[in-house]
Amino acid sequence: MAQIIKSMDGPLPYRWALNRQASVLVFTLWVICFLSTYAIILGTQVRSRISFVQHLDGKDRLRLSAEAGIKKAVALIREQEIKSYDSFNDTFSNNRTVYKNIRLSDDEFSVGYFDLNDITGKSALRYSLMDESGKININQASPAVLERLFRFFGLTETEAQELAASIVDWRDADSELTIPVGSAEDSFYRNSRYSYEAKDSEFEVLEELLLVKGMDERLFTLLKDYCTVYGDGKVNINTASKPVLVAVGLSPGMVAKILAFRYGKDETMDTIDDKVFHASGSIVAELSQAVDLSESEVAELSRVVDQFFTTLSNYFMIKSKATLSNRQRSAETVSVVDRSGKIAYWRES
Ligand SMILES: [Ca+2]
Ligand SMILES: [Ca+2]
Repeated sequence: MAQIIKSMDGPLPYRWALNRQASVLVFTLWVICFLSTYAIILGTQVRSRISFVQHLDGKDRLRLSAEAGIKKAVALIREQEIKSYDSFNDTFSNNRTVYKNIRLSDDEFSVGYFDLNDITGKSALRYSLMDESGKININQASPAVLERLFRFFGLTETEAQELAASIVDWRDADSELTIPVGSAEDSFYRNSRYSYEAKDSEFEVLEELLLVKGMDERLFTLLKDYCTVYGDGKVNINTASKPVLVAVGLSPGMVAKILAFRYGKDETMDTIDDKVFHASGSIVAELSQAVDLSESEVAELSRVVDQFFTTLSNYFMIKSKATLSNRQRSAETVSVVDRSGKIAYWRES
């Protein structure tokens, strides 16, 4: 240091040379500092980009795995020969072997849904397609059918009546209220938060229900597994759940007898003692052979059979869930297809 101080006291050209060297040193230090900082930022960005791309890869892979589940189900539906009845016993729709934890490289998919046992009240995962023909078609159902369904889920008589009327007014072509008070057409929806109009044509997807007066997320969640927009309005007696059997107008006693017939003595679905109705024309006879039916019960069942029941299914909902082997990420694809495998609905999440 003493030498430098001493040097600074030297001749002027020498001091300039020293100053220039010092400036170059400072500049070089700044450049190194800048480059180091830039390298750190660049490294962070690159790592972030790689992680993003890996995430996308994983997401795409999961999506494709879930799609494989849908394709598997569609292939089985197409292979199925048409017979006079469809039921939960059909191997194309209810099959652990082909729908449970099917391995694809690092991923696996399962096709199924949580099903409620209508006798025991217990819920279990069933590796099966959902039958849209076992649900109430909200495009076809009368106000009375809709009201009974809504009453089953706890709505008061007035609430059920108003919601049923609002659904009918949403789908009918005119702008007249079906009941004077409590229903809704254009004027109600125009004054709502998002200002829209009644559709005045059929529901195309079930989620449209959320636009109808009186419907909210909570109620929709309760109802969505019992309603459909697909099919001709006929209900498959082999796959209809308790709320649907109640909605078509059967008494609690008759509902219990039909469920007991289908579930068998063990009160469990998918077991050897399950029974099915083989054709709509033989429903009354087949139930009569299995349980005692009074004359009035035969009349009651005959009336509902003529109006609502079938033993065939035309649309199926496929819920396919793909999971990474480390179980950290999953993706679900839901699709509704007809018997030819034609896709009517598709949702990824
Ligand atoms: Ca209307
Ligand atoms: Ca059983």
